[in-house]
Amino acid sequence: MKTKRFHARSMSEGLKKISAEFGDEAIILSNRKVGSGVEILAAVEHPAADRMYQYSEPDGAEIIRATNTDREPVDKEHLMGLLSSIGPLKKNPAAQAVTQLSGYQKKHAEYNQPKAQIQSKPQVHKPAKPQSSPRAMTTNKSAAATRSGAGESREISGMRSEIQDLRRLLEQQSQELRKIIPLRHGANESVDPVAEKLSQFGLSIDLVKMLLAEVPVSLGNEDRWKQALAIVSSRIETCQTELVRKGGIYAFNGLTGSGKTTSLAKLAARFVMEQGADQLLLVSMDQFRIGAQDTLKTLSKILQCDFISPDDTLTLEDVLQRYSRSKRLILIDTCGSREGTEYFLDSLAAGTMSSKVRNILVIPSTTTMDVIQDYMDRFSRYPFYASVLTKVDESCRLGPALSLVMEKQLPMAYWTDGQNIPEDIHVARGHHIVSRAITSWRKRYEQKPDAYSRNAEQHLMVN
Ligand SMILES: Nc1nc2c(ncn2[C@@H]2O[C@H](COP(=O)(O)OP(=O)(O)OP(=O)(O)O)[C@@H](O)[C@H]2O)c(=O)[nH]1
Ligand SMILES: [Mg+2]
Repeated sequence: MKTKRFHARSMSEGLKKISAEFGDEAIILSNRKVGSGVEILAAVEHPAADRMYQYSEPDGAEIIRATNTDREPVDKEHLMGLLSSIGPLKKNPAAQAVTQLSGYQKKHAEYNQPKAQIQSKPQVHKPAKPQSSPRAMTTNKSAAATRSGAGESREISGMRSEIQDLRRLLEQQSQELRKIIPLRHGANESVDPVAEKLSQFGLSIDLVKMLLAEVPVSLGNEDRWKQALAIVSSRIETCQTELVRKGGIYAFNGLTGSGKTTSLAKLAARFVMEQGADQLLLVSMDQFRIGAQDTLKTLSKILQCDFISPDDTLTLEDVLQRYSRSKRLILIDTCGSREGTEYFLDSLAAGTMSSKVRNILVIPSTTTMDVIQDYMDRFSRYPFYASVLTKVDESCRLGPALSLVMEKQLPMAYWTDGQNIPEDIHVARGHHIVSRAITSWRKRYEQKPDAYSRNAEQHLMVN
């Protein structure tokens, strides 16, 4: 193992120096402020002696350029082998050592730590020692009641009236919901099975209401159900031309861990297999975490395409100005945190190329859609061009995600159902995603029909 102290003006400059000399395997042992700069102690098992690519401009933006002489003709099978070797994208463990530097970075480190580590010191709440015996407590209680009898009864009656108000409100809401959704129908007021099923599937109340209004009651339930799903399939907007074929500049936005980098990697690999590597540029806007760029760097080496990480010396605007004509596809990876998204959007706004960049929203189907809605509202100043629905393989109900894209009229470009690069990504087609959603939901529904039945009415009440 080799260790070395690196001095730099800033942490990011230091990390670049380490990366240039020690490569991606470097581990940060310690760091401290020295004068106006930083000193970082780094170690590496085997210094990267023979690199496949030269890091040009080591003191400026990191550019890995795959020259034409580096490139070999694309051999799909060989490429698939290399891609499968990178497997699910992993965070660089060194990131966690470094991310203790600032409050912001610390926040990231916590995000990336497994839960068990975050909660390494669970707070044990011991039951409070009784101050006195139960008998004494009763005595104390009644004494206290006597002392402040009038005050307490006022408090209790206040609470009682609040509870009654709440109950009235709930009853009112539930009556309104029953009016909206014909949950019960027929002489014996039985539950409308189609309404129930649609809500169990996770569609929003507005959507269920709209669907029920469109499917004639005269049809049998099975036909009403099928017709409702056909309407859902036809109302999911999808991109007419596949993005990879269309080309352009696409930035992947979304919550931390939503699958941005993995989806980008899948599309990059797809593009290289179809059109070769020289027309592709990968850009990482995730400057905040040391390990964040490693995946894209590794990917660019495997795919033999260019990679750039803009910074103060070469801004995003410079990169886009320079490469938007020569590259057919530019894929930009962003950092999922609020700060990371803002950094990216601010960098975009600072230049003149923002209208050329299409923002893709990566929606993990395993998350509650309130969170996604909140993210969309927060960054609404830049409209999203399309969405990628991820982790379909891990989700039991796609209804909420489908409701969101339909209600927001956000076209779906792709959906993903696994960690394999590039296989587990599919061009979005309404009927395809709905039938996949129904198949996986039905599997679980048939396994636990009771649980779903119990939840159905509740779902209608709370949504
Ligand atoms: N099962 C499954 N896992 C996925 C899918 N897409 C991504 N993942 C996994 O989800 C995890 C997070 O994916 P990333 O691509 O790193 O997510 P990200 O949005 O780039 O994360 P940050 O950069 O930290 O914000 C990784 O373990 C991926 O392998 C998918 O479709 N199915
Ligand atoms: Mg990422």
